[in-house]
Amino acid sequence: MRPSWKSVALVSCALAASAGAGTLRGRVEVVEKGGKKATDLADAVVWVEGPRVKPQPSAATITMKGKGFEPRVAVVPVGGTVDFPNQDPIFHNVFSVSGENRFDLDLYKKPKSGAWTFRHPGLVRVYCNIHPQMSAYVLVRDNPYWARPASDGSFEIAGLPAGTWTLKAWHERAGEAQQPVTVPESGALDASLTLDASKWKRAPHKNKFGKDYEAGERY
Ligand SMILES: [Cu+2]
Repeated sequence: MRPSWKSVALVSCALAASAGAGTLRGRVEVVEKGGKKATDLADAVVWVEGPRVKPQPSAATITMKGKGFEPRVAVVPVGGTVDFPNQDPIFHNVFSVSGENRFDLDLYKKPKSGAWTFRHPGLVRVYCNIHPQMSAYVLVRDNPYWARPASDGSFEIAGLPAGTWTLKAWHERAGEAQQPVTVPESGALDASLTLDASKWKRAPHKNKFGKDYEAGERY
C-alpha cells in the first residue's frame, strides 16, 4: 500500500515532537530523623529515566586517600571508566559485588593504579576489601540526563526530549525517590523531590568473599 499524504503528515509531526527540548529545574531535599534537613545535598544524584538517547562518553576519578574514597559519589555513562588512584602509602583493594557491574581491582599502591569500565546502568556500591569504612557509589546511566545538585539542593537538567518520563533522585542515606514528569517541547518545568533518610542506619557490609571483615578495622 502506498502511504497516503495523511500518514506522511503524521510521521513528520511525531518527529517534530521528539525533537523538542525542555529544561527541568528543581530542588532535592533530604529529610533526616526528627524532620531535620540534611545539608550534604551535593552528594545526591538526580536523573531522568525513559529517553532513549545515547550519552556522550565521559570518565571519572575516585581517589583513595586517608583510607577513604574521594569523591564518594560519581556518575558515568554506560561504557564510562572510573580511575581509582591510590594516594595512600598502604595497599587498598577496590571491589564491588553489585550485580552485573561487579569487579575486583585487587591490591595495589603507588606507582600502580586501577580503573574499571562500567557496562550496565545501575547503582554500584564500591568498597575496599581491607578497610570496611571505605565506601563510594558509582551511578551508571544509559542516557545523558543527570545532574548533581548544588549544595542548596537545586538542580537543572537541560535538553530533555518532550514526553512523559520518570524523574529520580538518590541519596546514600535515603535510597531513591521518583515521580513522573511531562516535559514540554520547549520551556522549563519545575519539579522537586523529597528523599526520606529518617530510617537510615549505618549497616556493615561483607568483604569481596561475602564474609565479615576481620576485627581490627572498624567503622
Ligand atoms: Cu583500603
